[in-house]
Amino acid sequence: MADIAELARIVDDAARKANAITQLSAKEALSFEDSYAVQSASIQRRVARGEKRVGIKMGFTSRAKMVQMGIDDMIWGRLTDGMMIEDGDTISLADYVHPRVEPELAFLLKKDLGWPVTAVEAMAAVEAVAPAMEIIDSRYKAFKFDLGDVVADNASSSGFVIGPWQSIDVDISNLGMLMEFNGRARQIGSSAAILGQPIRSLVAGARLSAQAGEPLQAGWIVMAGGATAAEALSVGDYVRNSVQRLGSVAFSVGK
Ligand code: 0L1
Ligand code: MG
Repeated sequence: MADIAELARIVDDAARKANAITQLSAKEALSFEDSYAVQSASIQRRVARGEKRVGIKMGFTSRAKMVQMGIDDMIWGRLTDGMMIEDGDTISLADYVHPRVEPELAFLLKKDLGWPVTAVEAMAAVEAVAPAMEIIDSRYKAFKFDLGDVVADNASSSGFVIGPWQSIDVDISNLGMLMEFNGRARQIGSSAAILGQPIRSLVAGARLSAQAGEPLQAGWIVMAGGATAAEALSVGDYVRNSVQRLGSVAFSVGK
């Protein structure tokens, strides 16, 4: 039987010390339930060190990524304030194993959001929406993992940066998104790539967190999922994600 506390210590230490580790599945594949239990226990270790839960991230929000992993649902991870990067800040590459960045949208909730919920009800719980980016940094060697590995490793979530919050009267179903590195376009996409409509990601987030006994709370952030492929980060990068009608968000990468 999987030793949940020990596996949580391994992934948490790897994240904290920016160490690449061998896939947990190399010893024994984790069940879906056990992998989420490891994730939960690793986040509890962060909370015990003083970090505060601030929301969730949604992963595998494109059909292509689900098919690639052989699953038919999204995965999710937990966000803490320790993962938050201020818009315009410089991160240190040394704090990560092999980070990649993906352009996203973020929701800020003004009401608790349980399950079941309709898309209309979910939107009514949203205070604001913002351009955002997620830094994913699988702690596994060579960024290789199976489904249990990646869930245990908090769905690769490592950092997130959020731009100016905007009122939700903008139609977010098909907004152009441009992620630039040092002023050059690196990824171009649309918010429609997030499950066809990012609100679906919010609804799925409400379902998955309620099923885990941690329903979404007022004040929490929901990272909706990547709109394009992720890009590797290097020292000297200035990365900006501009979202049509919502504005832009940026950060730099230092040593
Ligand atoms: O946020 C995501 O969709 C990525 C989930 C984890 C898989 C990966 O690290 O690529
Ligand atoms: Mg993401």
